[in-house]
Amino acid sequence: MPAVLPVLTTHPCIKKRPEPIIRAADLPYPCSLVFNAGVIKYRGEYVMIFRNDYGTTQTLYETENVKFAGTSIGIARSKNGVDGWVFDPAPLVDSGVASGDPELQRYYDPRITQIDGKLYLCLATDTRHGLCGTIAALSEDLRSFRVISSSAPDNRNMVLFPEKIGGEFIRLERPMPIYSRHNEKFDIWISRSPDLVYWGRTKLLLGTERVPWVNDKIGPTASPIKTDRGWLTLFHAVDRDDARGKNGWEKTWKKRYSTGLMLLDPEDPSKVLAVYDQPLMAPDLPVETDEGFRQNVIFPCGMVCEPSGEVKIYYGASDTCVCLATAQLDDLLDLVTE
Ligand code: BMA
Repeated sequence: MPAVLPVLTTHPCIKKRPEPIIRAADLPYPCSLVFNAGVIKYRGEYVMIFRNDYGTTQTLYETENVKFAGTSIGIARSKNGVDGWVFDPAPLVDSGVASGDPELQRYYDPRITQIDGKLYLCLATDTRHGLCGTIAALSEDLRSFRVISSSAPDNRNMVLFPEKIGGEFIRLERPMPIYSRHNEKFDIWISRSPDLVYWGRTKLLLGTERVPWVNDKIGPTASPIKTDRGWLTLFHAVDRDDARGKNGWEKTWKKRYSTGLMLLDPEDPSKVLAVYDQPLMAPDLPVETDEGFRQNVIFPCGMVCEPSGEVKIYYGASDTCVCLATAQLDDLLDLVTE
């Protein structure tokens, strides 16, 4: 990593597995990059829903400018949430296959949440007229989904809380206001809904200025975890250095994605109780800093809290593979409580 970027380190309470848990070669269908995966425990298994960009290789991309042919969303299951992942034979949805909707270009960065026994997806969505966030119901057999609502652009980065609060569904979101927030100073907002269709009472939750190591944007990641001290919530945090050159397949990649931690009020999650003032996780494994499509990117979309108090954090590394980190819930809470 060029010296101009300040060194960011992962907090010692985080234990990263040194090797990815899923790589492109593991998939039973064409895959160039597999990353940004949501995970939940469902019916005795861990269900992972991941993003797959396909249709090129590093060599073709760099030498012949062959771009990705499409993005699909795929599903894998495991008994222990760590290894032995079994992949569905075909993706849940593939942008290379006509959807019948001429506006829709692709879905990506899936988050999966269970609320009152039902499964929901939040999907970043590229359309011909902007970037939207889609909320969809996933069928019990995990084979199909039904779109419930879609946001106005540009607002593609959403995650649902795993239960209603005060009788309402709650989502975190990250609109992208380019006229008023120059240089991608994009922030995290919170909205409520009676039915997942109509969203409102939107409030700023966390501005980038409250995250000391960030000079660019922040955004939601995995569904928050309910604890007796509040909603434990990760967010992605981006710093940018325009002096950076080639850091992956592209000619330049100037951003670094790390992970922050905050605690939200248990009854009113629009109140931030605390923000840990340093990164919880930073890109520092070789697979995160020296390899892959976009180096220095870690992007969690899944977090599972075990009865033992172990928290599993699933994250995309270098937009290339899926990695797993673990921490103890009490250690995480200590970072955001007195
Ligand atoms: C964001 C999203 C993520 C990606 C990240 C880094 O804007 O597109 O899917 O992981 O950039 O490239």
